[in-house]
Amino acid sequence: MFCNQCEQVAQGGCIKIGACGKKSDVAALQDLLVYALKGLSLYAVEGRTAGIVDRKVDEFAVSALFSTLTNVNFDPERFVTLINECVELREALKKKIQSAMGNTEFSEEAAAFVPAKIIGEMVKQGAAVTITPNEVNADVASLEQTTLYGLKGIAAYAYHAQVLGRKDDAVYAYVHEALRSMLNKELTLENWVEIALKCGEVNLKAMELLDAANTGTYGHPVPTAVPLGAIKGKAILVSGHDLQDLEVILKQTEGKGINIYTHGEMLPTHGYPELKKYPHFYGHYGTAWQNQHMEFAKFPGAIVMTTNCLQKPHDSYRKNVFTCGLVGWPGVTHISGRDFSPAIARALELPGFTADTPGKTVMTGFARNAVMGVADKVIEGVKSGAIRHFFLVAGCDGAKPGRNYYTEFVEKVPKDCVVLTLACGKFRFFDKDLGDIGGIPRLLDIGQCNDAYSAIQIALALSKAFNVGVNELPLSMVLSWYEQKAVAILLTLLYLGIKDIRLGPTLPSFLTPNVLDFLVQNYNIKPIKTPDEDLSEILKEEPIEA
Ligand code: SF4
Ligand code: SF3
Repeated sequence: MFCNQCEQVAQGGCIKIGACGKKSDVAALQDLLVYALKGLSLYAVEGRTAGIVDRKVDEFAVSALFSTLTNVNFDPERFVTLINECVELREALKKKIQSAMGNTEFSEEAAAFVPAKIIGEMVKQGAAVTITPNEVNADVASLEQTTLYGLKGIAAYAYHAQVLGRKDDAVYAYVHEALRSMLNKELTLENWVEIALKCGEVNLKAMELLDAANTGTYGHPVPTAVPLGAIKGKAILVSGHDLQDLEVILKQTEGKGINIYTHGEMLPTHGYPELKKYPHFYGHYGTAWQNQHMEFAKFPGAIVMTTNCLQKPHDSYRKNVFTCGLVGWPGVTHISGRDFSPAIARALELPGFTADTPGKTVMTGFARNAVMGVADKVIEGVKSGAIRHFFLVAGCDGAKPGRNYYTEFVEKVPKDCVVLTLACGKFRFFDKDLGDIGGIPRLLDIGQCNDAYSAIQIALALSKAFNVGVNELPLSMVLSWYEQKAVAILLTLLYLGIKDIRLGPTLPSFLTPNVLDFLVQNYNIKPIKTPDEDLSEILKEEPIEA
């Protein structure tokens, strides 16, 4: 086993078992699936030259890649099914292409790969195609890995968009192109720089599709106060990122006396008009994914995991957990076809909250439409000097130490500055009362990691309003990463030419010193230091009020 795709990676790479709980068999099967996808993509790219586009192939590729993202699926059987399906799709596409274009053969072994019949043999096949660090051509390998991980991020966004009916062939075509490129050992460093930046460009498109899918289906989020307490009654907790799963759960629980709570990245869903209209969609419970062992153990109802980040469920609450969509854990009940009745039945068996538990409220729903709605006030605030600076403190949370930086950073941001945030890293500070500047809250929750497009649109709108480039705005990005969606977002920011990004808590281990140097030279990307040092550098040594 070798895996280095996330920030939780053990020194240099996870080699026996993942720090995330991924076992070596699942790691090998994920690698084999990616290998099989490369073979499928050879045909998908070839087919496109003759106008043969198979949407089933495209949607499969995106779902399969998303399944290999950190903390999504840990079930070996599900990967066996996906690998076999991938090869069946490849053979069917090959036939279509051959009947239209004549004989099409590729010399690459992936084009003719036949999966073993027994899972143990498949694991061996996977181990044989695992990409390990390449000392001869380390920089090329580093950019190839960066692209693969960015591609997994694109796949996540494209998957969420496609389930809501939004698809764009440019996204699918790039996914296949990039996968095919990974079989081409002739590509140079320059080629890979181009492919990696293209990954950022295409990710912007995928995020735009998802934004259109979410806002088109559920309306633009509006500022909404979300209770952190609980009310007496049966309960279901919904975690992950998928809005449609949540909507279906809301519909299927109507009139059943069950209240629905969000967990982790589901918090911003409270801001969507078409979701918040359900009277039994109550509040938010818990914080970010890495605290789920403690939080799920205490939750008195059923728990549905719609996407990442799933951790090994403890025995004490395993029976209460249900996975759906691409998520899986061996032995945990998987919901198929969005029929949530097993989770509903479990919620009705469990005690639920036996009394009202009052708590704080937090605000969410400051996505692009809401922020642009008060653009005049914001611009006026900047012009008058009432708002000195904006900080986008955004990205993933995680289990490794060093992430208190983000809590401390936000606490130390001067009172004349506004903090924009998104993704699960916000749980380090989401319930802090930072007050407001002339009616504009100082802490604005834009949404999930899936809403990074919204943050980019806000930055672009500000740059238009002030007639300067994004890099000239009084805006600094202080980002935290964990999984591969963050890699895709980072590539998008680089594609947009955004400089001076601060990244933490550690830099990706798959970046070689030369690749890192390239990023520093061209984008001035830097690792986080201490909140005090970073704040005074950003604010140019201006005195920082407590
Ligand atoms: Fe290790 Fe992260 Fe890979 Fe899990 S996903 S095996 S923690 S690098
Ligand atoms: Fe978080 Fe997993 Fe990345 Fe969605 S839930 S941001 S880590």
